[in-house]
Amino acid sequence: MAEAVISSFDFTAYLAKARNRVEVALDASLGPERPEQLREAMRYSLLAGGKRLRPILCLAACELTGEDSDMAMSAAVAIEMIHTMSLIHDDLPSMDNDDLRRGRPTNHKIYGDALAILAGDALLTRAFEMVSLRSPGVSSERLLKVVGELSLVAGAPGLVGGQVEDLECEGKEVDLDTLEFIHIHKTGALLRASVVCGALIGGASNSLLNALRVYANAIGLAFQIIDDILDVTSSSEVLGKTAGKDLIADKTTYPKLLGLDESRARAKELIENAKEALKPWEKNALPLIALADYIISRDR
Ligand code: GRG
Repeated sequence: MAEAVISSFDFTAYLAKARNRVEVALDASLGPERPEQLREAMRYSLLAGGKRLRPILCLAACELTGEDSDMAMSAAVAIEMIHTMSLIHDDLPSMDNDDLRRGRPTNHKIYGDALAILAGDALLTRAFEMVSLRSPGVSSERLLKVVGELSLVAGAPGLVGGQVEDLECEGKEVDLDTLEFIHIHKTGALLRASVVCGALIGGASNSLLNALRVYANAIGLAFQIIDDILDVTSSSEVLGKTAGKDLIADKTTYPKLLGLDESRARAKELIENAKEALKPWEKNALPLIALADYIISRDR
């Protein structure tokens, strides 16, 4: 029965529809920022495409609570804004120093370092505006929890901490524990928050929230392992960002520590764990289950 239900779920259509809803909401999310160069720089990166995985996870988690996922759209947009900010800053010469992102020149290549930093800052703060001031129909109590979750994720306990450790470790021998610390903070934290925020907005029960945290931690780490693998097995053309970057920057990665096969096996195991955590909700969790599979089968 469960297998029949899973196979009748049209994930391709689900993903296309969710992406389209997210694109429309992102397009509408930026106001008439002044001066014009700031508006352009913010829009340039926010509307540059991308898989939109984080906002879609947020909507799907809200859906699983039984609530209308439109309720979570502002939070979904906020999460994509935080993600986009982190990509703009990560690409700067003082960080990963990259010139290709989402298939086009990086933000600082077009607008210069100063405006790229400020566009990132403006997206980060706009994210908190989206949640706190532009989430109609969601109680202040739920929104406050989301603001708390996002503050933790964006700051030292999340993205910033992971990024600093990553920069510190460049060119050094790194063990698996440290590598996991970097991945969990730099990448996993925002993926986890995407799921958790959607669930908080939908008013998930504690048992569902706990299961979703297990799911989200597992997919977050699996996502970055696959990212490491794609960096060595794919091309810049397919990825829309510079392939082979980890080798050039002398970064420790899963493939470097464990080899490609074991890295793939570890990602697969994590995805199985993620899906297992949602077993009690299986019938309503098809989008999240399919998204977990997508994370390891993706080619970009
Ligand atoms: C200033 C608060 C603040 C934080 C910035 C720069 C930084 C701290 C953190 C870097 C975080 C980072 C860029 C992690 C990499 C995560 C990753 C694998 C991104 C690629 O995600 P995809 O594949 O990209 O989902 P698309 O383009 O599809 O959205």
